[in-house]
Amino acid sequence: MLTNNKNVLNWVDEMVSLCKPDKIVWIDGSEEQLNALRKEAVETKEMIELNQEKLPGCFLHRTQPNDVARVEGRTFICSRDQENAGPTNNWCDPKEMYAKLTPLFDGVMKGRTMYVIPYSMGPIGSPLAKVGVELTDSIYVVLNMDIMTRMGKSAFENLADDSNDFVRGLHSKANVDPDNRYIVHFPEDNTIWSINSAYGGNVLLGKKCFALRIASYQGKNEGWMAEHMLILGIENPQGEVKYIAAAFPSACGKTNLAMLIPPEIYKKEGYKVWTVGDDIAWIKPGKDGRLYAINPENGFFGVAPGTSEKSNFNALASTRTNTIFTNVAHNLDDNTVWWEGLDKNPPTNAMDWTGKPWNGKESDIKGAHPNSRFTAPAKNCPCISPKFDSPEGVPLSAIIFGGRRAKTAPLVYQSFNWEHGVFVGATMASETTAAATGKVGVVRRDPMAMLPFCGYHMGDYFKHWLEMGKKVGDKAPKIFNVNWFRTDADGNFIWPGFGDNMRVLMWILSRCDEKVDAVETAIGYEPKPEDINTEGLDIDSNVIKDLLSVDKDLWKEEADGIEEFFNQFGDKLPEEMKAQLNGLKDRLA
Ligand code: GTP
Ligand code: SPV
Ligand code: MN
Repeated sequence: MLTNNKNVLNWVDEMVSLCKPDKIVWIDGSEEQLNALRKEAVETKEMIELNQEKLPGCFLHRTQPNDVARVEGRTFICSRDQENAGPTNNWCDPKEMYAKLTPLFDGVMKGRTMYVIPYSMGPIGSPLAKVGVELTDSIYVVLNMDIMTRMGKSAFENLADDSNDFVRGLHSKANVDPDNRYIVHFPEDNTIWSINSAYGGNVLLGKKCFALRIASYQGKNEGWMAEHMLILGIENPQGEVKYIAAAFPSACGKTNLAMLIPPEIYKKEGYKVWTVGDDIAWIKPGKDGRLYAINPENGFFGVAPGTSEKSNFNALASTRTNTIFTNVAHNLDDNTVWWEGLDKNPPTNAMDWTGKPWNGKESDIKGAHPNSRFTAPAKNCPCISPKFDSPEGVPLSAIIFGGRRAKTAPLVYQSFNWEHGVFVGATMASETTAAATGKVGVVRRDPMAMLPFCGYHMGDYFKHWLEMGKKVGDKAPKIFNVNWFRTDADGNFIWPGFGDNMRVLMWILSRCDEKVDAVETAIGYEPKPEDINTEGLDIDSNVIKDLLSVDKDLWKEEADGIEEFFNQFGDKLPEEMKAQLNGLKDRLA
């Protein structure tokens, strides 16, 4: 036992009598203990040890083919009052849900070991950090939590012996039965129950379940924000660093933007980019009245396909040691890993992500699953920010929203003010990706990239954003929208993206410093085409003009879509959002 906290001990006892494991192991976080678990996982074939010369400390894991992504349809917010879950979440009465899940958990760990994982979201000792305890029957979960969080005995340092402020996470892979898979949140009980999955966001309960769904609810009550955002710093040649947070939906470019390598024109001047986080930000006003952000995580659970030396050098570099790969292809020639987009040489003697022999030649059979991932320690990242462990976090100059839109949304625009910025975030839309089960490529509204992650009523969430803006007043970060994904008539991306996105970030920072003018349009302020630096890019100024164009007819359709989307929130939709929609319609008329 690693703590004297009675609330923890009583709850663990209670869950032990429910799940009836043969054995209970408290995870202290020591290398000795973790090594024993790695060894056991290799012996039971839960993980494959990769080439320890080329990839020291790295392992491969495969999940069931029916268990490869978050399952939004089976994810629930069980607030006592249905109204508090809102129209965008699945809801069930908590009593009913406990009654339904209790028999599923009853005896589920017979013949298995229960691991008790204490962890901290946020640097230990940070006033913004919070403690969680996850109980699980999966070694894969323990080893991933070790990378993704500050895990082990030290996590309890942040929890007083009489405190009840920890998140209770119960997970069992059970028999990975998709028909009885449930990812359930009880925000009023600080509790998460997850059963019948063994994949990522469904089971690493510190991540989406705690750090977004439960934390967004806590943040609303405690005056802070939990957001699906990357955090990066841009250092200018004088050594000053400005920080930006950006919310894009799953598989829409957060990890890539967070680790971007500046184009030559900026590099030679001495600009640098620092990664603070790639997926989640906890944001709170600091002593000076500005908004400060921490990354509550300690690693990256990143999308593997498309990650290459060219597209995201820093992410790839992060995966060369102590990394767990999930559902990628296994190169049998040298016992390494491969995925689509890594390079142009798929292995010819390999296993695909399902474990079937694969020769890399049939292009219609993929080696890696489109949502295959790497779990890599943040400290591996060559551009990890010196402020990564900073307890107070970093001050935000700008907040960016964005999504995948083939048409409609221009490359970049700035909101008129905070309130309009909240409207821009609230009305974001994006094409769906493989990060969640379901159809890919369908446009859906995804407010602040939080549609699958907001732990309470989305209308109240908009209200909370408005209130946070009022709290920080003129010290609020400026709010922008970007779209890297506009396509031409043949469906090709027009904007080069990746490192070249820095060119857009530079305009954004110039706006924050009031160093550059803008053009006022119906949807917000846009750059003059010549203010996007295209030096060194093979791109015509007409193309930039085109990327910035606002098609009024498309935007009128957009406004109708927004109205329809807003209608579901009824009385909970803040008046300010209605006024913003009317303002947009007037400007388009
Ligand atoms: P989650 O981890 O699911 O939250 O995803 P994410 O938002 O971190 O997305 P990520 O950076 O992993 O990118 C997802 C996919 O988008 C990858 O296949 C990338 O190659 C692609 N992508 C990222 N940035 C760009 C860009 O600027 N342009 C284009 N065309 N594709 C991009
Ligand atoms: C996402 O889907 O936004 C992810 C991956 O970051 S998961 O942890 O599975 O949610
Ligand atoms: Mn994500």
